[in-house]
Amino acid sequence: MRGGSARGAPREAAGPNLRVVLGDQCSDTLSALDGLGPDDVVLMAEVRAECTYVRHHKQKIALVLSAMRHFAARLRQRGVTVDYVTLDDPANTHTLAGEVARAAGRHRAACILCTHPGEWRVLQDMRGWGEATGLPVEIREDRRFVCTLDRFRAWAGTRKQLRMEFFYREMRRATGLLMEAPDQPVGGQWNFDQDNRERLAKGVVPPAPLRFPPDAETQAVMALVAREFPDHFGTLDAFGWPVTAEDAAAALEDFVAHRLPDFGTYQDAMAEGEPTLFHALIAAALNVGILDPRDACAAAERAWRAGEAPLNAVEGFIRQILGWREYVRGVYWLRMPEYRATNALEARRRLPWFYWSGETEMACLRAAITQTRDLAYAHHIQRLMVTGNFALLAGLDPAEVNEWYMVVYADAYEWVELPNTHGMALHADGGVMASKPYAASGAYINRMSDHCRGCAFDVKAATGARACPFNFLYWDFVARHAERLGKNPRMAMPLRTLARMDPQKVRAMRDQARSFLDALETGAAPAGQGRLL
Ligand code: FAD
Ligand code: DLZ
Repeated sequence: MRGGSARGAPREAAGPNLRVVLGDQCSDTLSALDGLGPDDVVLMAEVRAECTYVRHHKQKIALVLSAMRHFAARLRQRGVTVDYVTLDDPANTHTLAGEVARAAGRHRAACILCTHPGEWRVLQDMRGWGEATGLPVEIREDRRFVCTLDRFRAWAGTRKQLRMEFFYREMRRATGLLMEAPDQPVGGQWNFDQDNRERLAKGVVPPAPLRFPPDAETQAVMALVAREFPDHFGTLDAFGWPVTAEDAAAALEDFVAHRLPDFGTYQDAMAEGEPTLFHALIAAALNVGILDPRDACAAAERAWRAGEAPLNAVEGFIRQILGWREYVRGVYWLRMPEYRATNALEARRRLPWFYWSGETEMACLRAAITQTRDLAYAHHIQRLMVTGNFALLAGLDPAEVNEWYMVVYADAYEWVELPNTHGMALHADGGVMASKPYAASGAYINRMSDHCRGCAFDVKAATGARACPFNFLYWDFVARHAERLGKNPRMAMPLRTLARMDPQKVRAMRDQARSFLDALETGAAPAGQGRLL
C-alpha cells in the first residue's frame, strides 16, 4: 500500500528512511522494520492524543508507554537509531501526525515507512502524512496477524453469511495447527466446545497468574500516568502486566504449564473472588505486540502433543486466537467505518453511572466492574454475559457502551473491541458477528457462577422487590423485540416460552422492567465521563 504526494518543497538530497513504530507495534518482526538500513531512523512518540481519544484505563496507558520504552531500548541495543519522543518533551505536538512531521524535518527523511495500524481513525491519519510532509508514505501489511486483510476479504466475498466457525476451519487448514492431514482435524472434529462450559467445581482453586512487578522504567511511567491522567478510570496499584517480549513469553509459559489444562472446562465459569480463573491473560501482550499469536498457538499445541494438556482445552484456546481474534479483525476492516454507526436494535438508553463506580447491588455486575477498575481486566464471559448482557437487555446506547469497553480494558483496541461489543454483545450490527443476540436471564449467571448466592436479589424471582433484574429485563427484551427476533429461527424457543406465559405475569415483568429502566436513567453516567471532554 503506498500513499504520499509530490506536494511540498522539493527535497535536496535523499535522507534516511523514517520508520514509524506505533505504541501497539512493539514487535521484532514488524514489517515497518523490514530491510532496516544503517542510516534509517525509527520514530516512536508518546502523544497525548493517543492517551486521551478515549480516557483509557490508567493501567492501559502505563502498559503501552512502558512497552514502547522497553522496545525502544531493545532496538537501540541492536544498534538501531531510535528517535524517541517522551510525553513530557516540551516540543511534543501530542499528535502522531505532528510528531511524524517534526521528525521528518529533523532527520531530512527521504520517505516514511510504517505498518498498517490497528484502528480505522489512525489509518485515515496515516493516509494524510504524505500530504503533510511532502514525502512518500509506505503502509505495509501487518504480518503479525495470521490472516491478511486481502485473504479475509476474499474468504468473506464467497459467503452469504459470515460465521467464525468456517473461517476458523480455513485457518486450521492454512496453518496445519491441530491437523492430522490436510482436511482432517486431530481428534476427528474441529470443535470440542461440548466438553467445555462447566461451573467451577467445589474445591478447585485456580492457580494465580504470573505477575510482573514494575521495574524502574515502568515505575517512572506509572508516576507519569498518575500525574498526567489522574481522572482517568481505574487504579494503578495492582499493575503487573508483562511489558517486554521476555515477560510475555514467561506469561505464556506460566499459562500453558498451570492453567491451560483446565482452560476449556472452566472457560465460561465465573466465581466470586476469582477474577482470572484459568484464563491466559495474554490479550494485552498480544495486542501491544510483545507476544506473537502463532507462538501462543504453537505452545498450546506442543503441550497437547506432549500429553500435558487435553484436546478440549488446547483446541478451545487455539480457537480463541486463530479463530475469534483473527475473525474479529477481519470483520472490523471489512465493515468499517459504517459498522460503528449501526444500531439494529435502536438502543438509546444512557450508560448507568454504576458502570464507572461499581456501585450496584447486583453481585455479578459489581464483581465484574470492580475487578475491571482494579485490574483493567475481566474475562470473556464477564464481558459478554454480565456487563454486555445487561447493556443488551437494558437497551443501552451502543456508542456509550463501545466507549466504555474501549476505556476500561488493558487489551482494548478498536479492531478487537468493536466487533466484540457492538456485534457480539449488543447485536447492534444486526447479526454480522453473531447469529443471535447473546441475551440471557439470571438463570444463566446462576448456572455458571456463585454470584447469585451472595446477591441482594433472588435469581429465582422474576417479579417483586427482590426479583433479579436480569430476569424481568430478559423477558422484556424478548417481548420488546419479538417481531424482529421472530425472523430468527435460533430465537424460536424463548419466543414460544413467552407466548405460553401467563399474560398477567408478562405484564408484571414488563411493568417492573419499565420502572427499573426509568430509575436507571436517573442514575446515568454524567455526559462525557469516558469521552475526552
Ligand atoms: P483468554 O480467555 O485466555 O483467551 C485467549 C486469547 O484468545 C485472548 O488473549 C485473546 O487474544 C483471544 N480471544 C479470546 N476471545 C476473543 C474474542 N472474542 N475476540 C478476540 N480475541 C479473543 N479482546 C481484546 O483483546 N480486546 C478487547 O478490547 C476486547 N473487548 C471485548 C469486549 C466484549 C464485549 C467481549 C465479549 C469480548 C472482548 N474481547 C476483547 C475478547 C475477550 O474477552 C478477551 O480477548 C479476553 O477476555 C482477554 O483475556 P485473556 O487473555 O485472559 O483471554
Ligand atoms: C494506546 C496508545 C497509547 C495510550 N499511547 C500511544 C502513544 O503515546 N503513542 C503511540 O504511538 N501509540 C499509542 N497508543 C497506541 C495507539 O493508540 C494505536 O497504535 C492505535 O490505536 C492503532 O491501533
